[in-house]
Amino acid sequence: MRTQVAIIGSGPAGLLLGQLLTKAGIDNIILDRVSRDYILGRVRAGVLEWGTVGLLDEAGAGDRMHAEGLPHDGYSLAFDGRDHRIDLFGLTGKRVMVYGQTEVTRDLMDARDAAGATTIYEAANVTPHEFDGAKPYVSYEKDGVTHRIDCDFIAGCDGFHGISRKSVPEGAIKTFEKIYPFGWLGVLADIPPVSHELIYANHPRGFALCSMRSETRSRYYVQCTLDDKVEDWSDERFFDELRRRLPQHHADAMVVGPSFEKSIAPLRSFVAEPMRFGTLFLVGDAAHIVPPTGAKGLNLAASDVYYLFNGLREFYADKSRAGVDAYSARALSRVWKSVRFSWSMTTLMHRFPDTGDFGQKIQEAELDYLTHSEAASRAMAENYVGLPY
Ligand code: FAS
Ligand code: PHB
Repeated sequence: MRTQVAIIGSGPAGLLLGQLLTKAGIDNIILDRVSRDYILGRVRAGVLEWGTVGLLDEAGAGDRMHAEGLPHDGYSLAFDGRDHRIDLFGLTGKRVMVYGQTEVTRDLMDARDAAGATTIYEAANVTPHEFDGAKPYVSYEKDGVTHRIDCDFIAGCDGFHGISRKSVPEGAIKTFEKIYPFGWLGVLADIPPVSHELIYANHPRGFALCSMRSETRSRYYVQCTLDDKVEDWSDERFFDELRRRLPQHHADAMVVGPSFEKSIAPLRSFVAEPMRFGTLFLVGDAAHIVPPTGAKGLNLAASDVYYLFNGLREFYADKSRAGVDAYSARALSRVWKSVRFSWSMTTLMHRFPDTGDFGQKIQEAELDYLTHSEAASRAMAENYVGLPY
């Protein structure tokens, strides 16, 4: 088999890249080690930067998002028993779209099916080969047969635990990592959200986040310890803890109900440099991870795709290598600014082992300043809505 771009990974990064390439007439094949249903069973991000919205529109996968998604003009920061709205639209002229990653993935899969592009699910032992030479290829196993796909380029869209980054010679890559001493326990429940906008709460007991997937489906999180297990948290314990971390008027107004999804996600910051090795490009979580506090993970995957897609389009249309040669530096410049923002918001909003009473007062003072200074609020808002590509 032969294609122009072999894409490893059928998550948001791989699917969005594949759809943009297909619409530009650039042949591509996506391989994933799991099934389509397994991917659609994962619950992850919930907030899209408007740049991501634009790319989904360009990919022809934005209709349901505009019909069912929730444009948000602001969110609240809650601390010291009160809450303050960050007016995203008033401060930046931009908004975000609340629309679950699961739905983004479903829309991209449907668009790819409609375009007749090839995705090979449940492909075992997918391996990139000779990406430092002129004839790269990808091998994989399916139904007991080993297959080979010759290509011009390989896009490693296979996430943090994928094969692409691990295939790079150790001496050719540098990684940067910070592990946070806590996780997020998240639930999904078909109950109306406590507020029409998101609430990020700083509390001495720990961080909490009130988000949503629709006007009838809530997505809630509480900071938990790294020793916590999902089975340690009944719905009753979860909602009691969530309400204790919110200002009283929100706690009183909260509708509770049975969760149908409950999971714990660890938090880390991670960046691999560079993001390109010959004809192999690392894209999305394969190259970087951020704590979800700033809602950047999925959105960084989208901006990586933007840079790589335009570089590949230039290569095939104008025989110019400028875009693919610039990919890593351009992507990393935006990645690091988003990694900084995600780290900063995580540091401001969470209870660390060494926070103590003094640290809590410092966090509350910073939040008090941030929510009463237009300059500080604007700085937070322009990072949250997404820095320019
Ligand atoms: P993905 O991990 O989504 O996709 C990678 C794909 O590659 C997967 O389908 C996998 O099966 C496949 N793959 C892996 N190894 C392979 C191999 N060897 N061969 C073939 N295929 C392989 N971001 C937010 O903004 N907000 C959030 O609240 C949030 N919550 C998250 C919760 C969890 C538990 C996790 C893990 C991430 C969360 N994220 C969140 C980040 C998440 O949304 C990612 O940024 C997003 O999925 C990145 O998309 P991809 O880069 O496509 O990687
Ligand atoms: C979510 O809705 O899952 C969500 C929203 C905002 C975040 C993280 C997660 O910062």
